[in-house]
Amino acid sequence: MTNAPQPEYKGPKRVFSGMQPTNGLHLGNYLGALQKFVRLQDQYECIYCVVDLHAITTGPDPENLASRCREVAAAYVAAGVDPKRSTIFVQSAVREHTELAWIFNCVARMGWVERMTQFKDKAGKDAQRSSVGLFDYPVLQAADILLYKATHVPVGEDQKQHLELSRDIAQKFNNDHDAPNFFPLPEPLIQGPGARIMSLRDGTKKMSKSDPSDMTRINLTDDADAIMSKIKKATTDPLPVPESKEGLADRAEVENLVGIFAAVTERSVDDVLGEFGGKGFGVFKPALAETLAAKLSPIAAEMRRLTADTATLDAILKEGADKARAVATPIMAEVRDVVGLWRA
Ligand code: AQP
Repeated sequence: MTNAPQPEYKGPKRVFSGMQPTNGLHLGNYLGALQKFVRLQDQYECIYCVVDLHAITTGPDPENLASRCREVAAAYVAAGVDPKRSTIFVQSAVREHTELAWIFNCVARMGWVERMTQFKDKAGKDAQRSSVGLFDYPVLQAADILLYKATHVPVGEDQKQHLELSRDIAQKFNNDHDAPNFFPLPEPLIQGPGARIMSLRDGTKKMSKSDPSDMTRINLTDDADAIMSKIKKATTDPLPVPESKEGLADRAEVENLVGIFAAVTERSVDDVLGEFGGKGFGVFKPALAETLAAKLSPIAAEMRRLTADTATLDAILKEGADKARAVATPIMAEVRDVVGLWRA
């Protein structure tokens, strides 16, 4: 990959991120990304997308796709993304995403994309039967970000490698076209206690929308009873909660639950272990479930209210798409010029 030094990018600081409207959002999506979306609004111009073009890489779902898009948009707003301050829109409403993705297909190298571990995980054993779109997913992701010349991208840890690819594509584009500062090299914003939330049943697998078992995740729309039942059935071991971080070694599921408690209450892991160390999971799990329910139930209620009011949501998404297009269109025109494409 290219490593030539990049001069300091002088353009505006701008945040971009997105989520797929595949299944309902879960606690990992919330702690890894959505909570950051909300906080970043105080510091940056923020653009948040519902990435429906990414969702179709794993199969068609024409009957449900629009309602799933609304559900993700409702989650953004319910969690605290303010549509007056930030731009919220659906990816396919801004056609320049696919146009830039094609140009980036001609920049990215096969070897770079072949190294992406998410494709290997999602394609499983039968990569030959996966869509080309699933393979190309991270190139479209680079286009999503760079279409807005975004400088910062809040994501969970699973997206780190894709963000590195976006930076490589930006740098190669700049080098190839002798345009040293054209695209910024986007910075991933990953750090924080919720960056990698694991399955409730297997502490070595990330919590995921596409896991066939609903018991592996806490959905943002789960009610208090569902949360209590899932947390009580979450895998642990017969030992009590440890008194220090060293005691979390080789106890991936316990580390995950303690990490979730710390992330949700915005406390340190040491602090949580200070309170619960030495106590059994019969004490810790109900406390965690109640904390989660208190955090998520107002979000779930607001999501229900918003998804029932499709007119308001659609108006937010239309206004968002207009705002996104106003940023993207001149950048795309510049890209076309830099590449030397035909001026229609
Ligand atoms: N387990 C997780 N812990 C922390 N962050 C996570 N994210 C996803 N899972 C975790 C972050 O959520 C954002 C949106 O993810 P996405 O919709 O693009 O889908 P994904 O990354 O492929 O993750 P999912 O939710 O598990 O979906 P499926 O099952 O469809 O793959 C991203 O910022 C991601 O890092």
